[in-house]
Amino acid sequence: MGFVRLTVGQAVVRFMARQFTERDGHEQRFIAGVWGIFGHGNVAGLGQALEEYGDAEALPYLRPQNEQAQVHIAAAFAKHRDRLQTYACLSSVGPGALNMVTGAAGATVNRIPVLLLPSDYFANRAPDPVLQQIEHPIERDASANDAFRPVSRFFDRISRPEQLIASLPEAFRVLTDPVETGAVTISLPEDVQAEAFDWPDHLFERRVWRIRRPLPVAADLADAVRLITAATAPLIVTGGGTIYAGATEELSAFATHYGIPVVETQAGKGALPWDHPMNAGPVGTNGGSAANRLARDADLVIGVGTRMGDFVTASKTTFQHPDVRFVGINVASMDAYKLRGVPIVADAREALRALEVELSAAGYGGTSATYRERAAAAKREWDGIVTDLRTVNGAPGDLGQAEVIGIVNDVVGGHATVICAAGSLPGDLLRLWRVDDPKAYHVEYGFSCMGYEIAAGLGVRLADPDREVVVMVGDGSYLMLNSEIVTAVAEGLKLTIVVLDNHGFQCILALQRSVGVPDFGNELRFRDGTSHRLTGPYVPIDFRKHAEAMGALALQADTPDELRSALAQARAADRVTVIVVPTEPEKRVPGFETWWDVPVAATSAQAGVRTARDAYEEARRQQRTDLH
Ligand SMILES: Cc1ncc(C[n+]2csc(CCOP(=O)(O)OP(=O)(O)O)c2C)c(N)n1
Ligand SMILES: [Mg+2]
Repeated sequence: MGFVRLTVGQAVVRFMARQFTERDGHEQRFIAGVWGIFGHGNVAGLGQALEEYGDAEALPYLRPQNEQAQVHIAAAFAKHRDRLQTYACLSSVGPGALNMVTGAAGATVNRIPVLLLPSDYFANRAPDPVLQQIEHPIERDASANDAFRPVSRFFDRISRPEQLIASLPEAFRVLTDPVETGAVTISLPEDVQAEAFDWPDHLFERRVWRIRRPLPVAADLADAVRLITAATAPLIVTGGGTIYAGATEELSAFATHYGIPVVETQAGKGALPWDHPMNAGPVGTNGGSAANRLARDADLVIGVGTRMGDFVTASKTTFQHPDVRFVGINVASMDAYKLRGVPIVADAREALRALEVELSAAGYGGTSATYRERAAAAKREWDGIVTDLRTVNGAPGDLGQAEVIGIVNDVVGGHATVICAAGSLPGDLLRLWRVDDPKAYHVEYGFSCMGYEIAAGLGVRLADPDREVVVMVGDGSYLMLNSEIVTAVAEGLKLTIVVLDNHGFQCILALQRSVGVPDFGNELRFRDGTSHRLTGPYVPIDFRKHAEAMGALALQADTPDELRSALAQARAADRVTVIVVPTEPEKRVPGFETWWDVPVAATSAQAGVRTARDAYEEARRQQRTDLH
């Protein structure tokens, strides 16, 4: 065995560059590049290493404007690439590192691999307290980076160089395992990063991490077959796992063959095209009438690659059949067992194939003609509701969010990728955006992190340079994190960002009303009640000028025709385009036979709160607290 002398930073760079993933015989580099912002914590360590070895190892360096955003970029890239590839993200110590914590949590919640390399304070402690160090009074070894522990799937702090020899392979095992994946954090003290060590050669050998497709166990399949063949009203809930596993054709074949309607989650939308005969649309709190009615009465629910989050279960009110049972097809047993599920712990594609074989062997002919007709009729009705909601109604300068969604979707089509994360848009997009392709819908709704949207647009564009990318973002999210527009300009990344300006946090305002609270604190108004010539009580923000100042092509669209023409200009443009669309806040899309558990104050002098509390207690009676 030979040895090679490198610093810790150089060893990390060389190692990262030589890791590959393989699934179904296709190989790709796992770490496509490195995003990072430098400071005193990493200029000498990882910074020096990237400068000296980055090009030689074909590991490009990219610079964001904000460390949180770079994690979103990496996560969006990895999601679009079905978790087979991601970026590494590095930061300096203290604030730079902590800026990544929110992004880390988002990746972990959504089960998306991102490698985080925050710098840490001196391991030798000689200069303590170093600039940006939190001097904990009694815990000497506590650092800001301990904040990564609860939001990472793997965490290590390298206080001696040789610890890397065990830590790096373990970090990559976790990153490339679809069950364990999420944010993986290796905290690198600034002095240790620059230290040299004689590394064993084999640490830098090209290594291929196989992304396995675990097969279902026969006894689990048999249990599921018993439930499915006995069910009269079965339903499939498809989540993100179906798309990551590339199981969309199997899902389509399975649902069609057995006449089982499919309902969608945020991460699962796109698994079937919107007009697939078995696609009954979105389910749960942001769901549609067809899916929610079918779900209410289903006696068997087959979850495929879903976490069964509260927006799917409508806080445990979606499924009302008294004897409803669940089959959980999931590579992660935690999810497979949810809601008292009969688990099929396996890759979604393999599980669907195997279940199809077993059901046919059992002579299962699928659901009744009556049930199929009921599902088809519900779908027809829902599709009509969606068409109506998307259709422009009212004065041309009075655009509602639903109409904007319809216009943008009509212009860019069902193959462009639409991106969103927070506000009222995710619910409206789930119900109204029509998708033709599994990669055309990218809404981060596990963490629903304001600020994900524009950053994610860059990530998707990098993952799929030939695809049109449309970011739909509320004015609130835009104001929270828009600076990656500068990065899009610098990197020459072309995307279209549609800013829907309704003067503030309108979804929270609606939520506030629903808990009986008079509107307060959500709209962007002058404190002293000043009225502006153009915007009345609202603080006027010229989003168009703001975007233009960062180098984007910036357009304003007040009417349907202006919006269509702006989208055409964006398509023809050679750079990132921002289209600002003022929208009417009170043109809201209603809920469809569903609920969301948001607590209401149990006592108040305000009558509105007391009324809301009564309604809340009534609604909670529907909650299936027996299902866990
Ligand atoms: C980082 C973060 N902070 C707070 C929230 C809670 N939150 C969800 S949506 C929202 C308002 C979003 O406003 P905007 O983007 O304008 O969308 P709108 O509600 O107007 O559709 C807030 C504050 C969040 N999801 N993420
Ligand atoms: Mg808003």
